[in-house]
Amino acid sequence: MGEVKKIRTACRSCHGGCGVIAHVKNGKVIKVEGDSDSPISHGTLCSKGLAVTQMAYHPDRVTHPMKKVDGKWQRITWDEALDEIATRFQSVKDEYGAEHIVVGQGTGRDYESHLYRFANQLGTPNVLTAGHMCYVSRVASTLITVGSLPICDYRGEPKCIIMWGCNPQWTNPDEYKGGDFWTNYKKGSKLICIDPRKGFVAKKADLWLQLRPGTDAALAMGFLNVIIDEDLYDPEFVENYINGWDEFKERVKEFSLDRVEEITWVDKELIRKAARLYARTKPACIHWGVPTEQTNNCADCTRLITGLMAATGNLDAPGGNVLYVTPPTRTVSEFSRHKDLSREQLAKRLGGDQFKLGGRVALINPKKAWDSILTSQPYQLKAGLLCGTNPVITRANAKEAYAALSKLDFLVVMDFFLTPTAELADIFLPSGTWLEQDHVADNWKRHGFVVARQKCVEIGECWQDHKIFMELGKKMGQEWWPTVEDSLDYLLEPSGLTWDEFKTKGYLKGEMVYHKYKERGFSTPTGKVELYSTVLEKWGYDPLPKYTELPESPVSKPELLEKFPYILNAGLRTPTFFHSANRNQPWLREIRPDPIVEIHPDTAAKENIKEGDWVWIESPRGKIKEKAKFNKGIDPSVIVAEHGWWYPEMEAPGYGWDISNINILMDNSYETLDPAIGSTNLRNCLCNVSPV
Ligand SMILES: Nc1nc2c(c(=O)[nH]1)N[C@H]1C(S)=C(S)[C@@H](COP(=O)(O)OP(=O)(O)OC[C@H]3O[C@@H](n4cnc5c(=O)[nH]c(N)nc54)[C@H](O)[C@@H]3O)O[C@H]1N2
Ligand SMILES: Nc1nc2c(c(=O)[nH]1)N[C@H]1C(S)=C(S)[C@@H](COP(=O)(O)OP(=O)(O)OC[C@H]3O[C@@H](n4cnc5c(=O)[nH]c(N)nc54)[C@H](O)[C@@H]3O)O[C@H]1N2
Ligand code: SF4
Ligand SMILES: [Mo]
Repeated sequence: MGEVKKIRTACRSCHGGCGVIAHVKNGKVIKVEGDSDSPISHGTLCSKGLAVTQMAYHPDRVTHPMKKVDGKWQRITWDEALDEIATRFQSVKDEYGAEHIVVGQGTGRDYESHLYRFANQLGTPNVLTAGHMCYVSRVASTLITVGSLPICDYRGEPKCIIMWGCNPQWTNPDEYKGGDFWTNYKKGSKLICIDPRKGFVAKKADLWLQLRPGTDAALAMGFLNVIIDEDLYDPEFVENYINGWDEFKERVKEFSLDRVEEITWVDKELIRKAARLYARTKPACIHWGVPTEQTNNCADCTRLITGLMAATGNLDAPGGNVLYVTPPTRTVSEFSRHKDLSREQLAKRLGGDQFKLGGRVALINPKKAWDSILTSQPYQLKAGLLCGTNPVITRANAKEAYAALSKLDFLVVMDFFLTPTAELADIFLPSGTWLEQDHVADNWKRHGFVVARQKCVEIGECWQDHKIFMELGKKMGQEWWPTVEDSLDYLLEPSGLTWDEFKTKGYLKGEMVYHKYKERGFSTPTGKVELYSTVLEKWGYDPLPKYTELPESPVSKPELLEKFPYILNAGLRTPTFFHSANRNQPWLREIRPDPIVEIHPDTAAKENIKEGDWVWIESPRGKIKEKAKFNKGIDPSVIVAEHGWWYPEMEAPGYGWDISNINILMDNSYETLDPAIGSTNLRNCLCNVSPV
């Protein structure tokens, strides 16, 4: 029989944060439900959160360390695994130097504090994350512009919302859950949606701007043009708090509304209407999403949209885009001992001198890593440790990623399951899911909260990632605390709480102060909003933002149009899957059994494609297949495809990684990357479609 114990914790089946009550019986989680006291989710949970028991107790889950011997996986003990990794890493370090080891993670994972501390003490500057094209790129670009990431202040009740390339009802990304937007929208705020696809938000919007994918920076120029031309900016803010307003205005003038209409395909009168609505309604906020970052315009686009927030006086204003105050806990950089890396080691960061903004936020671009392995330039990575990431599926030019990871002398992967990436490893370490984890969660976000994620159960021999980094570090002579709880005490120390006290409390919230700049300016070299960036200037980049045409588009590569007449917009998320994860969870897979490519019915007719057909999608780099679904809400020349597909039900070691993997089609060559941050274009290229 056994009693049901209810444990309060926090989900992390996506970027995480939703409050959960886990029901535990006889040492097993039998179900989860939403926690109505959660300040993040107010009792709601999505399909992925609700399905966590199917993930944690999945029959394919690997629950003990393994080593590959003669191409076959063999069970080993934790001691054996950690000893071997420590020995192999140490010998790479002794023979070549610590920079020859790459440490990697995927999207916003909560263990980054421990991962970075491990890498820093190991002595490698080469940390490979998704941050160069997702979120950290927005953080880095706003860091040099306004000192931090400005977040939509739903708590301040904006009267106008621009949903700019974000789909929070499906994605609940970064700081926000779809519910925050929805609650505000229902109170009657005006809504402008900027999205090439007519999704849920576009359908609700007062104005929908259906732009050509990837031209957001040009569209932002259009908005700014109207705002400057019609004196809709906040003269007091502009006068006192913007660096280089006059030079910025000159740059904006180069992008006339006619030119912007031509670039973006959005009718100029609609741009005018939207710019007026945004600038005249106070307060107004911009809720931005990841497509604004996944192009060669990443840093410039972020800086231009920040310029809109600033020019209209909505920066750090209630209901605008604010710089939330985080609760008093240690930040990742304090915790991770960045100082452990000497100047000499820092200077060895792959691409550090090429992508100066990326170098500043301690990450490398994957192309740099693959090149290092495959060409030994500027030196060769020999070993790697990847935690919670599946680059064979999620990084551009997947075939190159596959070749590079296959060539490493020694690879360790930490995951719940064997994936196409994990199959390339020499040692597999079984990580605990969020049900098996204690953590001061959400501490990488800028929404002003940290929440307690409490361990509910232990499963097999799995360890939470934090513990793996700590125990491996100790084997290598690193400085760590005796237990994970002790390390959490250290993270929490500035708050005056211990982990035990914090987990009873549930969460901490930073005390919000608006208009902080009036007292102390912005945290930039000039103390102002640097629309003219003194930092970029110092590094030799254009100090003013602009729109640069996409590297592979009908405009830049007309010669490709005969063979590849369509624009591929790749990376449509679905509510049930998280990137490459969840395809093996029956409740979720049942909802979306196949990879979907959306095609306008007119285009489908032209190409002889029927709804439900398997369709070849081909780019200059390769060919994969997905299943056709008609969508009248996209431009007939745009094809929208899901990413993240492999087939866990297929045979190991490949699990069909190259059948429907959209990233085989995406380009990662240097010409296509953002010059400052190194962002990869994961969203747009030219393609063709045909029935299989
Ligand atoms: N074409 C295209 N490609 C894209 C995108 C796109 O829009 N278009 N989006 C990109 C973006 S924004 C991102 S952030 C990247 C994400 O890229 P990744 O982070 O590499 O992708 P995921 O599939 O989320 O991560 C994969 C693995 O992490 C494991 N995992 C999950 N949680 C944990 C954990 O707590 N511990 C450990 N050890 N393992 C865990 C899962 O089982 C899964 O196998 O993908 C990018 N790829
Ligand atoms: N269920 C689920 N949730 C997720 C993820 C997942 O894989 N599955 N991934 C997580 C991660 S790592 C991230 S980064 C976030 C991303 O989450 P979001 O920021 O919401 O990004 P997307 O869902 O990729 O795209 C948002 C919207 O932008 C539109 N769009 C596509 N291209 C463009 C463009 O060029 N310009 C503009 N303006 N709009 C465009 C899309 O049609 C879509 O409606 O989601 C996170 N949450
Ligand atoms: S939105 Fe994310 S954090 Fe919330 S329940 Fe879903 S997967 Fe979990
Ligand atoms: Mo992401």
